[in-house]
Amino acid sequence: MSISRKLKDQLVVPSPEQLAWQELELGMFCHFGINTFCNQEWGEGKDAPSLFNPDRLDAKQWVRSAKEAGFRYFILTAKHHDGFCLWPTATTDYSVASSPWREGRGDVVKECADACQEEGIGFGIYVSPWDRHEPSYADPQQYDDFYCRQLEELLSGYGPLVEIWFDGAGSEGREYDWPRIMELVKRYQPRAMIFNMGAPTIRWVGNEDGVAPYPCWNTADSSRGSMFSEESLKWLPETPGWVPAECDVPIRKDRWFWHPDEEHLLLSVDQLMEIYYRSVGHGATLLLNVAPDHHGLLPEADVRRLLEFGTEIKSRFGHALAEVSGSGEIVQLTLPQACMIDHVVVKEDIAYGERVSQYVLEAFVDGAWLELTRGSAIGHKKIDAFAPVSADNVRLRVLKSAASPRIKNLAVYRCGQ
Ligand code: FUL
Repeated sequence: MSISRKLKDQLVVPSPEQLAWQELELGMFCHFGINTFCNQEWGEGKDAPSLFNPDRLDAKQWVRSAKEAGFRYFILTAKHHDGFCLWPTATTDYSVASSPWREGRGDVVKECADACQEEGIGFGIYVSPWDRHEPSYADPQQYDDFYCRQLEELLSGYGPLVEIWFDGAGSEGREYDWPRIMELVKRYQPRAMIFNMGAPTIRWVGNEDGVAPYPCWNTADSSRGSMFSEESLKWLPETPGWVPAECDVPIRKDRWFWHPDEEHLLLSVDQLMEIYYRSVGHGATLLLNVAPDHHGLLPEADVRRLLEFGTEIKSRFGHALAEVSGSGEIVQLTLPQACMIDHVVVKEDIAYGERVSQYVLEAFVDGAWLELTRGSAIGHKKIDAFAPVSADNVRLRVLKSAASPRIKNLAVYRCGQ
């Protein structure tokens, strides 16, 4: 057995599915449901299904917008806390089947699944465990049966899912039958990421601002102790050692669902870029919520902002001036000629674990190595920004690591920020 193989075995490493999921980097969250028609964030489960009547619902518009902006997966709230189901479930009549929309024959989950397949992006579902409509909720065992039947419909009827989003809100102090729920996910969707509860394969970052604290390590051990992850104390023992973070945030400040006349709450491109630097730039994944309106369309202003955000990411990071991969304590990048740079993006080859725990970035300026910045975690990705310098060589010097560093990519950019 080679030395590197031995070292790899000692470190916690991601599963192939986690590895692929971390590469996605950008996901679009989509909160849509009975709340959309009631100007509210948390319905009590008492709003009549007759209120659900989008006159122009177009899931292709939602998914196309996500794709055009560079997002690589899409998650729909199949059921939020109010219990209203966006698919024609056999478990309750509190669903689209009891609504006037498409004369009760519509299925929002299917339209989204199909649109994602057409556009070639991943599809995931959010299914709230907390259910404020379902009478059996009062009886934990009965409700577990109900919830598992709902999950079974969703896990088996809509093709491959990239992620199942389990929201802890409203469930404080409540125990669900997680071993049974996990077994269902494993049976029907063995490749899907499990968000946050049960035996999660990805974790909540601990806030709804879309930002990861730095350093944001990938291992369960480092997140368990963190002030942000009380939920992690309840994870099942089957939770893998590698549990990367997902950062969720709505594009309209603090609003997950659409409400009339709130365009002024849209985050600016600068704010979104700040979020990007502090989520993707800290090695986590960003899940940005954009909510369809009561017509069933993403509002024009929100789409415009989303696309501006995508364009800004591409204009800053779409074209590296130079890049290299390498291993060992020093990875050096020689530029074809001296040029102005202001960003370095480094990726570890995390298939071999998270090895680097302290590093410094340096540029060769006027015949000497100049320190640009230093940090601790790199993981899937670290974006470092600094005042522009003209350099013909840049190097990453690893000061501390758990095993010999493996750098998948070190790239330099001139973003002009
Ligand atoms: C929270 C929920 O209570 C919000 O309504 C929203 O769904 C957000 C993503 O998660 O816990």
